[in-house]
Parts: sequence; structure tokens; C-alpha cells
Amino acid sequence: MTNHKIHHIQAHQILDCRGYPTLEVEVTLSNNVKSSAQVPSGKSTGKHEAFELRDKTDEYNGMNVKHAINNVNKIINPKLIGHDVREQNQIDNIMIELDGTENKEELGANAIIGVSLAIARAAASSLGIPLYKYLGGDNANTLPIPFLSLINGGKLAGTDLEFQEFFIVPSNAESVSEALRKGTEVYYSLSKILINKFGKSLMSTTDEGGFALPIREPHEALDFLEKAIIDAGYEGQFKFALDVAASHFYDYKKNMYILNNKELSQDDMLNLYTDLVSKYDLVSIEDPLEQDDFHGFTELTKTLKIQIIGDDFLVTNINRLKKAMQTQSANAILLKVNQIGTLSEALNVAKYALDNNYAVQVSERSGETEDNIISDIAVALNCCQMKAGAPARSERTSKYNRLLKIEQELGINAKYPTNFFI
Ligand code: 2PG
Ligand code: MG
Repeated sequence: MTNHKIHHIQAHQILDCRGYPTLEVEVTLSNNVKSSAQVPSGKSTGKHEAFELRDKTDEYNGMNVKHAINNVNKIINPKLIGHDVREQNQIDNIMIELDGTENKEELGANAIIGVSLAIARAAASSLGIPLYKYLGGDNANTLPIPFLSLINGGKLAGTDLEFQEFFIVPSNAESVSEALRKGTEVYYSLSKILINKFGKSLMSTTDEGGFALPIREPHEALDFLEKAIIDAGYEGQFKFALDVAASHFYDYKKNMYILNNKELSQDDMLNLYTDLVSKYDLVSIEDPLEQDDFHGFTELTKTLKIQIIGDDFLVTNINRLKKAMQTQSANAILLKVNQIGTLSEALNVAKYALDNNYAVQVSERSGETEDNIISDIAVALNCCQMKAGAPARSERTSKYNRLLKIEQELGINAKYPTNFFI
């Protein structure tokens, strides 16, 4: 009789891909199974996200997480010892109650999510099944279409390009491995184009491994992507997507978007998107408007008729998702586990979305670690889409590599969607 009880939980500090401290949490069970999880961190965060606890001391420029680590080791650990690790919901609820605040500011969402993810991994290991099967059951076998973020601006780059992410979306691959191969080849051809155009010294990458370019206009970035696809020999085999992250260039006093020193109203933004959709094969836009503009999202979703994803807008939060559904604002939600702070809450939001015809895109954070749990979550949900940055740099490729591993493991049972959008 296997004993799946929690024996000990221990957090320690590691560094994320930006060199900032974060937590790694290790769970040890009575049967000696050990599993761990590492906690990611956002930079272009939504104002309604769960609270990330940082120490605000001199160490690491105020970014240390000793307090959050202490909360895991001294407060959460003693409360969870002896609990059955398979009781994910119950364990998450204990932590939510222990924290006692609306946005997890007492213990820190970074402390809580680290435990929550490590618990899920330990349960799967203890049962001897892969995590995607543990979370999604026997039907968890659809690999997601990877949204590959090749050019970045906004808060993820030190350039004048305000839109945050420009993606290529493989649209006619037969498997995730084929999609990744073609996407990565486009990344190589893009880098050649950029060296020719701007010179080697201007080649720099951003927080997510995409390129940082001395350009300002969204259409310039899309033109580079189009050319890179053609040069790689894949004309017509990719579509495009954007994460605009519009809140960060919204002026709350003027109620205007400030793009390239011009003031744009909500209508102007809608016209800009309509124009881009008519010129490029653009199939998905994330956060096209300011994060509290439900009315604007309704208008835009109705008019553009493509996938509109809420990230800062919906923050993986069930209440905001329900409000969006009532007002028909957006038609997809970005799923970031640390935005809400427990795995159970994140999975509930995702299932609620999928059950009600909202699409779900599983996402990394700009401050990532080598942890690849989001790939298992994407497969568990059969949600058909995932973004993890550029297909370069280990904190990104760890996720894509995990998809390749799952594809191998599933063998002939692996499915790959022909389409992701509504
Ligand atoms: C986003 C993300 C990740 P961050 O806005 O979607 O791509 O950025 O993790 O900084 O919120
Ligand atoms: Mg975003």
C-alpha cells in the first residue's frame, strides 16, 4: 500500500532568466518520492494579478524572496505535513485560507504557487504517471500549436516598438515537432535578414529571446516576419499573432493610447487593428486594449472576428472571466498559473472557459526558469495553444522540448490540432 502523504516541504532561492531571485519548492513524501517546481515571474504584469512577495531590502535590488521562502518553510510546511498529496484542491484551499487575503498578499502568490505546482508533480510521480495524464486523464493527448514570439517590444525590450510580442503561428504542420522545426527555421532566417539590415552590433534579443529592433511601427515587424517565412521556404504556412499589452502605453489621465508620440482613441486603435487584420494573416490579438475596458473589448471582439485573448485583462481570474463572458468581451483567456496563485484555481478557470466556448492559451512569463510544467498543463487541458517565447534560450526551449518528449511518449496516440481559433 503506497503512502502518498506529505512528509516535508522545503523552499530555497534560485535565479530566473533575468537574474532575479525566485523560489524552487521541493515536496518530499513519506514514500520518499521527491518532486520540485520553480516559480516564474512577470514584468508586464496586469494590475489585478495575485501578489508577488519581494523583500524590498538592499539585496538583489529589492527583488529577493527570503520572506516568501520563509512563508513556505515556516508557515505552509507545518500545515500540510501528513496531507495526502493527491488532494490538490484541498491543499490549495488550505493555503488560500492560511493566506486569508483576496490577492494572496500575506504569504505571497509566488510562495503558494510554488507549493501548489510541486504538490501536483509529487502526486503524479507517486502514482507513477506523467503529469499531463495525472491532471488531464487518459484523454490528455493533444499537443498545443506553439505561438512563437520572434520580435518583442514594450516592457520586454528597450526599444521604441510599443507592441510587446509578434508571433508566427504554424498553421499547417502535422505535428508539434514539425511546427517547431519550421518555426525555428524561420527564426534562423529572420536573424539573417536582421543582420543584413541592421548589422551584427544591433542584433540583440529580449527577455523572451525574441529580437529587439530599432523600429516603431507594428507593420514593420510583421513585414520582417513575412519575409523570414518566405526566405525559409514556408510561404503560406504560418499565420501571425500579437500581444499588444496595451495597458502599458495607455495614459490614464488623458484616456488615450500613446503610440509613437501620437494620441490614439479607442476608435483609432480599432482602426489600426482592422487595417493590420486586412493586410496580414493575423489570427489572434492579446490585450489589444487597456485592462479594464470591458466595453472596448466587446466592440473589438465583435468587429475583428479573430481570436481576442485577455491576459492583463482577465488575469486567470474566474470572476473577471465570468464578467467578460457576460459582456462578450474577448473570446479567449491566457492562462498563467502564477497570476492567480494556485494550480486548482488556474485549472478551474481554464475548464470553465473551455466549457463555455472560450479558447485557452497556456503561457509562460517573461521571467522564466527551466521549469517546463506549462507544457504538461497545455496537454492536460487539450487546449490546442501555448506560448513560451522564442524557440531559443533554455528557459524557453525547456517548454518546447517537453512538448517533443510528450509527443514521443504518446506515440501514435499523439494528436495535433489543425486549428486553434474560434
Ligand atoms: C505577457 C507576458 C509573457 P509578462 O504579457 O503575455 O509573454 O509577459 O510575463 O511580463 O507578464
Ligand atoms: Mg500578455
